[in-house]
Amino acid sequence: MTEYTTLLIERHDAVTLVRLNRPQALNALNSQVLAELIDVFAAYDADDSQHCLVLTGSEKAFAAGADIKEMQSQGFADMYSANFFAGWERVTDTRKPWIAAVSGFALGGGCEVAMMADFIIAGDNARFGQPEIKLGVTPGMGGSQRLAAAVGKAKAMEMCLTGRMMGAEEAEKAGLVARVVPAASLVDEALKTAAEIAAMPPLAAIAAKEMVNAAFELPLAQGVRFERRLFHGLFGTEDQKEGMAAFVEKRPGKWTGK
Ligand code: CO8
Repeated sequence: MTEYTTLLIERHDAVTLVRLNRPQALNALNSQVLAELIDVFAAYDADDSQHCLVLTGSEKAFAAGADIKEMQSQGFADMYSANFFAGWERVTDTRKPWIAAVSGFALGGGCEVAMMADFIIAGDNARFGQPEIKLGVTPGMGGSQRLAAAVGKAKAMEMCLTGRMMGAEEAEKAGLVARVVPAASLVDEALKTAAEIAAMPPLAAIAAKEMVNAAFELPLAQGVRFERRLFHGLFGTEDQKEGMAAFVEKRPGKWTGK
């Protein structure tokens, strides 16, 4: 397996566990982290043995934002010509499912990366926020859009305008996270959920992810049509034949991913 300087990678059967590992900077996201994550997510998508991925940080911080020290001296022309951080789209282009397991601070870019995941499982100590306004900027990695989609205008606007942090309990009530678990068992719980997903027929998992994501991009009628076409398409797979036969024969299905 490739060695990274800002990430720790573990394999748990069909689940890849990725830990952000810049403890000296509370996992602040710099260009190196992005380059390594792009590599890890591309490798995960291409690896037929891996069917779910968990991205996590440390107990104190999932990630405390984009690296302020890296951005501090940049001018408009630098940011614009480099299309700074546009590479995150390669992470959101990942076709297979992945979960963010958030403990501690998920601020600015950290909150934005967590929201790029298919869903978030939070430790009870998690704190989400978009404090960029205090630095004279705004969210820049999709935070204003994804936060508004997740929690609605009132809370998203309040958080982006005041930088207020939202705790785990409020985040669950608001729909930002799927589930809150004790911080001490966060990674185990996320791995358990990931293993459940990894045991599903892989093409149906990709299709389910694609269609739920379409709900945030397409008008309802187009989204429903898109869903129906993908549903029809799954009837061309071996796993649909196996899944329905297994149900009728009262046995577990065995998936080929074909
Ligand atoms: N960037 C760089 N270094 C950081 C960051 C960061 N975002 N966050 C923390 N650190 C560093 C600190 O500088 C400190 O380093 P040192 O020991 O060398 O001084 C170390 O991590 C530990 O941090 P603290 O001493 O501050 O720890 P505390 O426990 O006292 O406080 C906080 C923790 C509250 C999380 C605090 O560190 C903090 O407020 N951090 C910054 C949070 C923030 O503002 N995040 C938003 C950043 S901007 C952003 O994410 C924009 C995203 C969009 C970019 C898109 C571009 C296209």
